[in-house]
Amino acid sequence: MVITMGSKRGGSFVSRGSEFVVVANRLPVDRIVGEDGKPAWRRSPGGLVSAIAPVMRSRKGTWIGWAGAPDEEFDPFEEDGMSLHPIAQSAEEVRLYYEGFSNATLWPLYHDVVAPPVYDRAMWDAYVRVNNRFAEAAAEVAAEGAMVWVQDYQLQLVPAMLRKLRPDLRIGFFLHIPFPPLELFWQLPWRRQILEGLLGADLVGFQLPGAAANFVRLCRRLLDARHVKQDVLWEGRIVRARAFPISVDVEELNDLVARPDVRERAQEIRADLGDATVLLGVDRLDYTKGITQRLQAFGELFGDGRLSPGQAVLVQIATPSRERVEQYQLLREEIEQQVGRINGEYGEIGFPVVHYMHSSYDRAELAALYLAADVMVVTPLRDGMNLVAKEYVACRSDLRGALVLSEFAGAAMELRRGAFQVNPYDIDGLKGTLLAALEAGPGEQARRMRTMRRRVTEHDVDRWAKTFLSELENPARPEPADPPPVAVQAG
Ligand code: GDG
Repeated sequence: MVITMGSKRGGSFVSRGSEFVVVANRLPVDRIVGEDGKPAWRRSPGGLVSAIAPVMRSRKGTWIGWAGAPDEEFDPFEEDGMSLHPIAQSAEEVRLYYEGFSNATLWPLYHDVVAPPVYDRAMWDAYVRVNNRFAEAAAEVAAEGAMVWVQDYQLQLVPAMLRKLRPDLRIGFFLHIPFPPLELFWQLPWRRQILEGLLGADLVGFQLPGAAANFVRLCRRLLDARHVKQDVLWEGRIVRARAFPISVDVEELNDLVARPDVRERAQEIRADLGDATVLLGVDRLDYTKGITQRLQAFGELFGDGRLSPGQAVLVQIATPSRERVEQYQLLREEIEQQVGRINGEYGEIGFPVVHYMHSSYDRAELAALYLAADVMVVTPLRDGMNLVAKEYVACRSDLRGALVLSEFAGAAMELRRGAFQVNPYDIDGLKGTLLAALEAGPGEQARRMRTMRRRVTEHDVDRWAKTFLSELENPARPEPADPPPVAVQAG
């Protein structure tokens, strides 16, 4: 869908009085050049947008976010019943707030420090400044008593900043990535400010109950906050910490895999890969995703003679990501060398054992790949949820295929029984699990896939959004305190 850009500044489209406001680092649209050669907007694909869009339409919603273009300012504009409110960021702010504090400090810290976090005061200052800008915009557009839903680690200070400006609002926050245990979070020089920022919300949502528990424990230890189970008492309010495991747009994926062109494309991919069993990895090129461990295990299986060229191929899609952050550049070099080594050693002319693609594809091509894959390999070292695992399951209504899934992906909590679970740090274990998944017969595949599909189809992204918003709007009663222990009478 292509949308024409708003024409003049001055807020002709600014919606003052939205009953529902989403605040996210990015707007749900990308800036493109339209067919007429003029700049335009195209709605970005993704479950979050489709889950939230109906609520936005029914409640006069506004989405506040960055348009993705540094140093450029855009007017607010309307699309499909949603008001979009762009927030400007200078190139320097993108470097310090987005690439810096968000992705070189918080991202590695929250993912078990699998890479060393950078602690830099200028980055922190930019994080505060940009969070403030988002909070001010939300305060400006929200109607009296409106619901505001703040998304993710880039905006953890917004809840408290916004509450200060607009105490009348109901504020929810959802963290898409893991929330670390106290022992790691403690490293952060600005740990108190981040916690206090989150405590500005009425409801703080996490992917897993363990993350909510980490948060509550930190509030108690760092801020001396009282709590009753997962309800933290803070500045005379109750802040609820709860788990809401995110999911995928099952309907969208069902429609995609029913399309004849997508099914044909899946067959074409299979035919191109010969008779080999097809393993598939789809990840942003990120050091949390365990791509190097996956490649190592796969390569060693050929070295050991447990797999032979022609018997299995790995298709690895590595979507470009955060390309200006140094650790991502180093990772790309490492992965590309590894792929070169494996193919150099075990590939044959016209038949590499690893097909590595460093590019993005449209949703239809991804669905065709999911249909073509015998084994989906998802091996993150730490992941909030991992939607790729759930997308694969949602696409396999034929009950074929096997999912190899890291124990460190949030998705493992729900897909535990159907997936081939693995510790990606254990390369021998990973090799054994890859083989077990490759060897699973149709009966075993169907049994496992059925279990996983039941979970994913019943808990889709629509249910996720509705559950969060209804908890924010009509909080269930506070968690009752445990009854006092019954006194045991002596004698
Ligand atoms: C964060 C958390 C959490 C990938 N390549 C292409 C493409 N994708 C899509 C996938 C999937 C999404 O991107 C990736 O989602 P993940 O969940 O796997 O990972 P993150 O990007 O790290 O997401 C994560 C998530 O937030 C949601 O809360 O699950 O734990 O880290 O949907 O299909 N999409 C298209 N082309 C590609 O080449 N169109």
